[in-house]
Amino acid sequence: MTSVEQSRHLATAIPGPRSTELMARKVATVSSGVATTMPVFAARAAGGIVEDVDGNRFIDLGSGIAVTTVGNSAPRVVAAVQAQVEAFTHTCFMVTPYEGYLEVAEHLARLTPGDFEKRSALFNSGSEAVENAVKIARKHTGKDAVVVFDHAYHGRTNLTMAMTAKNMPYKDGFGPFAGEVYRAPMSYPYRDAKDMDGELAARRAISQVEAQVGAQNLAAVVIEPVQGEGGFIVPADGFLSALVEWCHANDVVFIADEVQSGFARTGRMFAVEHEGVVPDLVVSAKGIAGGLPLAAVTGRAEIMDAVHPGGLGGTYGGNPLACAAAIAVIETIEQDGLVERAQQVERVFLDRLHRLQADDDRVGDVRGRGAMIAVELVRSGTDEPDPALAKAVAAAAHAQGVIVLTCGTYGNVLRFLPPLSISDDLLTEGLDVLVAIFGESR
Ligand code: PLZ
Repeated sequence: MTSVEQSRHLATAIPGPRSTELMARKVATVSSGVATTMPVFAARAAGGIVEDVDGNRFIDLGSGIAVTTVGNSAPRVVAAVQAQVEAFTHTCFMVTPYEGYLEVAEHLARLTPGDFEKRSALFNSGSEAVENAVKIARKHTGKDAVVVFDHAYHGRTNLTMAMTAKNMPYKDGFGPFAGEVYRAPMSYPYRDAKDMDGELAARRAISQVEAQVGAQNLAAVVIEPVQGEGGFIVPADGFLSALVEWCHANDVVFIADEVQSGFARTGRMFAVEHEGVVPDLVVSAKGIAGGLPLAAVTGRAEIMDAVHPGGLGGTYGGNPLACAAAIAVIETIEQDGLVERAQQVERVFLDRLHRLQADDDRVGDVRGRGAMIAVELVRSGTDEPDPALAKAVAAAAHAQGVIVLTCGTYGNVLRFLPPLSISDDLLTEGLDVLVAIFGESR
């Protein structure tokens, strides 16, 4: 099925000669503002492997930042996109609409939480969809303010930079930022006081919002149900549900940014389902279309339809190739049982990483859900973040043929986001490499 051999293989030193050559061309042609995690250039990828231009094969624990959930060049996606590219590549949905867009919206209405009438609008990137969710909430409520959380990541456009918490590298020197964005304290079980449960953390956030913003000015609360770039922070039980309840009592739209956590990634189709939370609007992107650029806002019909005709759109939003890919992704998730597969991946990771934590007190926290798992690294015997260790472990893994990413406000989190098409053998081998690196670095 997959054309790329499913084994880790080092053909050259990392990076090899061909990648080194390409990297020199990158420096000469691409803005230095666009940095790369890996020093190698991709040639092919499938299953759980990325092969580079020198023939090195890497175990993929990153999925291109949580995008290729069904695997790279997944067979159904390839076939659907090939058929669509031959039929037509673009008409612009706002000019001559097509059925694929409707099919994606119908699937989204069925798959997102909530037993009510829904509508969707499609866009190109997570950032663009988050911006549009805020536009829709403002139009619906007639209010301006937006509340986001500590450690949040929502994108790199002007409004979403304002919504993103971390300065470096996302915001530094790029202001002035959009106004009427307010930040509330997040529930962060590893770093909160031990008696801070979900409800208390929600009360802390809500009382700050009431004092500093006022519900009468607030259009939307936007939150990642499991924070991504901020460090794979899973809020304490009860935090999200208390926030939704408060939003509904105060005519505030509750928006779940499921760009990273959605589409089977956490062992549910959407991460809010772990808590039985039903958002008013859900933002999807990344895993929805197997690597083709597609994003969506889906939610209550009365909110989505509050916008005047022509108020939402864009040249490429819901591009036919991306819609064809999304339909194939959804079929793959459902027919191949990938939600359950994410739950198995969680067990493999947590078992191994908890054992690592028991042996190594620099592993301060092991957390996450499904195939969205992380370890937060600290200086021995403290809870002081150790970003240098995270960076060193990631670099050593890259040199040994394993793609891992870091994240976190303090840069001290190693995160694991494998494609769900990866085999248990490759997962275990990737974990073996990492555990050995921890051992050698002690
Ligand atoms: N919301 C929760 O995770 C994108 C960003 C990588 P775009 N995360 C990866 C980087 O350094 O740019 C993301 C996300 C959440 C929104 C976004 C933004 O999605 O498709 O990158 O615009």
